Amino acid sequence: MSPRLTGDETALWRAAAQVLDDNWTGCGTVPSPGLYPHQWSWDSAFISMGLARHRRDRAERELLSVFRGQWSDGLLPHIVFNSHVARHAYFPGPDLWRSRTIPGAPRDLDTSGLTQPPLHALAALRLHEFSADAERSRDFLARIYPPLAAQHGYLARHRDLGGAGLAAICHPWESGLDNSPVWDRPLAALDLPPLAYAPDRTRRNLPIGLVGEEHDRYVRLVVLLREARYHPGHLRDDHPFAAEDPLFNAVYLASAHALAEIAEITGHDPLPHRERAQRIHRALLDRLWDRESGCFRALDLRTGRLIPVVTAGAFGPLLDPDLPGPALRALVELLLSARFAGAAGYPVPTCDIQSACFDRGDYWRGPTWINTNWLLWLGATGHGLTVVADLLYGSTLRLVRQSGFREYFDPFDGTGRGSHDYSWSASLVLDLLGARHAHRAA
Ligand code: 2M8
Repeated sequence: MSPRLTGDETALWRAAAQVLDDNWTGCGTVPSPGLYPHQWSWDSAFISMGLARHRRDRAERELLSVFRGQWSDGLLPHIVFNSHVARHAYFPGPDLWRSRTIPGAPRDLDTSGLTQPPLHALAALRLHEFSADAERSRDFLARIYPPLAAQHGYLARHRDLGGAGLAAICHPWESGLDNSPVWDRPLAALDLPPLAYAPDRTRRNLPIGLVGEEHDRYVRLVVLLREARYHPGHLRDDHPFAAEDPLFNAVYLASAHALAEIAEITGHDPLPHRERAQRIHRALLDRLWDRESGCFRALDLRTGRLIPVVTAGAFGPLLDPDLPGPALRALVELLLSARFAGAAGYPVPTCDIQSACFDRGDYWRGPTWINTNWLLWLGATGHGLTVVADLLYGSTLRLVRQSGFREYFDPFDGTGRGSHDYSWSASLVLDLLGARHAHRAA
């Protein structure tokens, strides 16, 4: 357990570093000691940036360790399973995915067959920027560039289901915002056979908010993918869930820019990555910008319609350095309004407070999370929006000072919820503090 926090930054720093030390397994970091005992893809990207401020050697290992799970077509799976953990410690475990039966998946370890927001190039570049040893850091970038380029190549080749340059997700878990109300409609449209997939629905290790029939829908989508052997043709033509998500694609865009810089540093051609970033930028505006609500929304590719619920994902494109002024202003106005941070008293909640779907206590349906706010802080900082960035910075630190490194938080009173000692909550606090105080890794 982390020590009790005091109000001072040194104590906060030490407590956050302690969480990362405790959750380190020897080659990577678990998201939280009990609930999530394996390695998750975008968690590790977030975690590596905090580690870069604390244990530089581990930051690199963290990222490289996630890529152990990469498939030969470039898919970076969202979970790399730890073979030392009991097979049933987490559901859905390796037995649901059966990755080793898929040609091109690693033979020596189990993975999932889905991906998550591709934050890794952005993380790798940030590690480089904070490094005190430029030469060593360039070696690291040279080592990680090929798998990063393959990850982006996979998304461009197999996930551009809409044909305009955006990557489609094929499961809510790929968004990272698992049970966001955005996915309610596409999930409800799913044909569900009269059978429960989750083997033991009463087990405590099912994520909160994902129970009963709702959870069966998530598992059903995995079974469909598995039965189709995760084949790209199935994703394109048959799979019932396909959506273009603004947060996923904003992360993809920011990472494409980062990858272009990494290519330059390591002597590769940056142009393909720049061109890809330009296409994502255009497609975000052409396809996901909703003039009426003045924000970005997810596009359901199976119905061809924008999904009406407005969530924190709507602000993801703040990460786009070329976001046009009118869109930027509209996003900031919405973010500061009583529908989001304006009424919360804490950073941006995950769902529009005035929406009927908002639930202050339910996982990704309303609570405030550190990682989404960190992404918005990064975007606001990039646009020179000092007031917004400072608001996100201060209110995020206030959350962890008050409640510790919890998984998520009540947006009105800051009460901590979900697991304790949650790794990305700790690591992103290190990054925030580091950004202000230029701490160097030991
Ligand atoms: C949650 O997702 C997993 C499935 O991938 C779960 O619900 O069991 C999400 O919060 C996701 O964003 C996160 O990466 C993962 C591990 O922290 O947990």
